[in-house]
Amino acid sequence: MIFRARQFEFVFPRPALVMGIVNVTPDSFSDGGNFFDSRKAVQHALELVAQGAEILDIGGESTRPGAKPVGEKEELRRVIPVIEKLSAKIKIPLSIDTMKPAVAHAALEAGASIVNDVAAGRSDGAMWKVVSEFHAGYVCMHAQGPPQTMQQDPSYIDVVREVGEFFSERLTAMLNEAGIAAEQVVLDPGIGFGKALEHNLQLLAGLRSFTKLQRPLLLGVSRKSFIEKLLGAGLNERLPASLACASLAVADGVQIIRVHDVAETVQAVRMTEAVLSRRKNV
Ligand code: 7PJ
Repeated sequence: MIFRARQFEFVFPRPALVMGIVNVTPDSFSDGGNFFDSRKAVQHALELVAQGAEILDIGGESTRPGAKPVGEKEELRRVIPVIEKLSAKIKIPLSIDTMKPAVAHAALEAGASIVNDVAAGRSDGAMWKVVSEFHAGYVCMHAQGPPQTMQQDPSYIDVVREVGEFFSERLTAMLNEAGIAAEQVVLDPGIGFGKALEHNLQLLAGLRSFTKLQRPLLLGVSRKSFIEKLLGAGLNERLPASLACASLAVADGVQIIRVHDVAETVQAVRMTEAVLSRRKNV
């Protein structure tokens, strides 16, 4: 199985990739100032690379439940300087976390290689054209509803089956409507995106079923609020549960783990893989 993202090519099976999260959203403790924010984001990104991140995911709009949308100009102002600086400094793929085609386009021009689209092409029909034009990698994530309202009343009959059907439908539509090859696509069940605690747990338990689609799987669980719902852990207390999920996910065939805590996740994942490689009859 191959994943192609512009000049990059990953051949699986291979050790799981840790994708480091780089948020470029205003820091309430700083007095703002774009230069300050972008310099801080670049510095943080370089630290994540030193910790073993093999992909960086750069985002300027929070998609946390209930978060306010950010205008296109503001999103561009946040992320483009960071991508320009990073692409000059490091040779790993940069992913742009956006639902806006214009932001994806500018990010790819600035040196990004992957579009991480939590709307999976449903926010704006032009998104897939941009991905196709640049031969970019594409993270196709499942969500039920837009970020503003998705956590109001998430509802499924069988969440694992429905997410699997969504992936199949999107893969076919991308190919037919935009000429995006399956080799450009990574699939992500979108933990926390229009899912109640029970749905998130069922998806984590059902990850293995998505491997039959023959595409790399990406998982984002890092510090998410479903951990608090299950275990009562506050925002800064969720690393152990995040690592448990990462380890289980790798054992079930997930190849890309999107996290804030890169060094810790790399350690957990490498240990998991070392043991898995010695299992007999699996
Ligand atoms: C995800 C994401 C995820 C992908 C966010 C947070 C919320 N992109 N962007 N998958 N989550 N592909 O990190 O808590 O799970 S933002």
